[in-house]
Amino acid sequence: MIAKVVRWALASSGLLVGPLQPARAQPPPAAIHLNQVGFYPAAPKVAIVPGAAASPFYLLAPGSTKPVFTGELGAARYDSLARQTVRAADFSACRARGTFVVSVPGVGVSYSFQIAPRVHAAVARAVLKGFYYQRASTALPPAYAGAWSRPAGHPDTQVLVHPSAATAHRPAGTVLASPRGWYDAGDYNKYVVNSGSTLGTLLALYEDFPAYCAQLTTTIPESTNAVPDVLDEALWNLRWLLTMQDPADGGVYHKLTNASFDGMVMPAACHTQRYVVQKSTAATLDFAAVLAQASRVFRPFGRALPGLADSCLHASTQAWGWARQHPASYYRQNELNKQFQPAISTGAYGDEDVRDEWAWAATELYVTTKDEQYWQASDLLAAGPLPVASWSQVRPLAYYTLLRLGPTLTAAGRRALPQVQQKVRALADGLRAGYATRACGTAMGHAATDYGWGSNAEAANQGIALLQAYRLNGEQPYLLAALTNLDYLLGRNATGYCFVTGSGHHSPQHPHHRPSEADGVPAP
Ligand SMILES: [Ca+2]
Ligand SMILES: [Ca+2]
Repeated sequence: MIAKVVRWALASSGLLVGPLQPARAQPPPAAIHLNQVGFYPAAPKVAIVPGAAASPFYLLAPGSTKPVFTGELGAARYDSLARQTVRAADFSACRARGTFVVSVPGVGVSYSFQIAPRVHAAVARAVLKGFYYQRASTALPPAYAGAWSRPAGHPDTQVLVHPSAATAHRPAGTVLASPRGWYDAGDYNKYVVNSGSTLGTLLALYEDFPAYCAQLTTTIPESTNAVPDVLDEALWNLRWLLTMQDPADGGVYHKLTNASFDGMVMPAACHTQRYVVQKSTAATLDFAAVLAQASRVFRPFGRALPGLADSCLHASTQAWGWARQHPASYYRQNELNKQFQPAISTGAYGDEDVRDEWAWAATELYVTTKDEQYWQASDLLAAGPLPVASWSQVRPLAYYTLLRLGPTLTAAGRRALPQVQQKVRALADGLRAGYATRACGTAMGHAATDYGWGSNAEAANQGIALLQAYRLNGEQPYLLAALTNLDYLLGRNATGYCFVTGSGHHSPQHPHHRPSEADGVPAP
């Protein structure tokens, strides 16, 4: 099963643009919007019914007319962002286990869903398997990719140094090998900044939930080795990232890219020349952060991966050194195109506020090495509220690391922990404030700005912030608020779509994702 949370996993929103596909119709979703996968027996369970009048509702086994639960729709609420009036069907009190539908007389019947323990286990595994389908430079055989098997594309063994990245040591036109890595969400280029924060998030999953990751099999070529599959997948991208560093000075190229986007074709059909472009402060600091984290995570796997942890730490400290000497090397694609040819028109991922990238790099280096020079070099506890994490705002990743590894810190780090905890809690409090009275009852939608390009990343990163607050001392309201965003992603939203393809009953069929459009497989 292929799973792609639309724009969720790889690019935490961004400037990715490409040729627009013609709209193709698919039937509208069912009139009752709910998590199409299901609910834990003891968790809140809510469906949303747009446009409904006051009415009873029923929970039924599919095909049955005998209700296992009966309730009344809640008061009408106006959703000012979706511009529709909705009522909630709250069946949280139902603890029956099994497969059910919600029926509202005069409205219709929902998709079927389950109430069961571990009800999200399959979708979690599918989403993590989703990274495998994004692998560059390799064939995906049927044994692992099923109907979505494909030949290798983008070997990236003959990448050119773009004139914007030329040095005396590596003049323009120098040929480099930079294979592997994940494609960006929708296109075939490889961007260090969003790739770095994605990899950091995946490594954080491992650090927060090592027992879960240790038992998780995603059916990838590395599933029989001695390394957890989540880390094998991380390695696919990590080994690419290592090639993006210039060993002569430690700087990291901003991206590996075509001059312009490939068409909506399969990877093997792409033969356009690829380049590494200008080294940037943001990319170099993201690299320093995630390589320091990787050094820590892979240290216990020295027998399976000899030397890797040391290589990662060396690369990280070299990157840190370059950034110290180049603190304002911003990636400005329009400016770059006035000076150099060929012009680059792919996703820019420009970021001129690198205070958060400094904080993340300094934190990961400090936590891994315990060397307080990194701690002191960064304005870690910046004034102002902590924002939700995104590709361009990585400060939360630093804070989550400090909370996770607080007991291992030196005195300087431990002294900051109460303030870090307060900032994370304040972020989570802002996200959960009022969610229960919102039209769809989700944390997502607390502001209109939640719905930018790549808004499922926003929902997921809000969920992570709420879970981090929950992990501080187990206060359940944070966990329940996080679950509302899972419900949002799986169907309890204004559109009624389950945003994870391959899961639920009604999900997008034409995501902005080149293999999905070009592979000839009807399902994405
Ligand atoms: Ca494995
Ligand atoms: Ca930033």
